[in-house]
Amino acid sequence: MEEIPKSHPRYLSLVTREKIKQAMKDGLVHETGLIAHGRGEAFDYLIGEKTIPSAEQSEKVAASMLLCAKNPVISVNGNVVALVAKEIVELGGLFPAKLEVNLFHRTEERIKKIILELKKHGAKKIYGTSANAKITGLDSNRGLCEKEGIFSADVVLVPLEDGDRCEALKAMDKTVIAIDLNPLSRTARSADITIVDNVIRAIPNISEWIKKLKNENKENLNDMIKKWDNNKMLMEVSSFISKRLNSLF
Ligand code: PTJ
Repeated sequence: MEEIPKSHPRYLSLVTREKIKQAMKDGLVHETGLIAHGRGEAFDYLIGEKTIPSAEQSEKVAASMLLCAKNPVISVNGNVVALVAKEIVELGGLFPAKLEVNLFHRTEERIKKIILELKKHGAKKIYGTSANAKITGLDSNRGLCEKEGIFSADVVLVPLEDGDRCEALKAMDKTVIAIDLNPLSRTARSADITIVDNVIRAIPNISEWIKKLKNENKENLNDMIKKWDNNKMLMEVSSFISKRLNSLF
């Protein structure tokens, strides 16, 4: 990795770019993952590169949803493993949830490399290699999944998504929690809970909420979930961005 001086005003952003670049060279991230990252960066800029109040709320409700789930699965792709491999493994171990590698640009080689990377960070069982089931109505390779994993999950956490799968999972009656910096995306608008935050901040934040809410009465958690209005939250994000832009100049 290239050396980036800590004093650089955009240190974190540059280090993150380096991670994605290196992970692409190592065969974990698909080339188009770099483009996806750039789009994410642009939206992160608009929200001020920090967790905004609406995202904090989404993270709290997402944690409640995961704690109430019977068979929760965290879906992992190239960008996620490049940026938050350790944090995803930690999160999965907290409640616990299954981890499944599910790729849009699916190759056996990339799946193996991603699994190896997750194992380096302590993951034991990781789903995604056998592709013995299919997400109904999804023609892309992302439709390939495992019976014991995403196919039979009741709640699926999808950090960094490309839209088609979220709708297909919902059509299968699953609850979808999406992390997407773009509040306008199909994913953001069709998920049950959308977290408009960078995965780098969102995953550790969800873990923190899980720890805080772990002993909370399930009824209280369910109450919070029932009251959740995802559209209202997206409107708040949009209003946050417009206010922020209007106050900048
Ligand atoms: O590893 P694969 O083969 O499964 O491919 C993964 C990518 C990301 C290439 C694929 O899913 C894709 O093309 O995604 P899209 O359609 O570009 O959508 C990615 C979404 O994630 C965009 O809306 C971005 O704004 C958002 N995004 C990018 N980086 C981050 C992010 N959201 C949260 N945190 C990020 N770091």
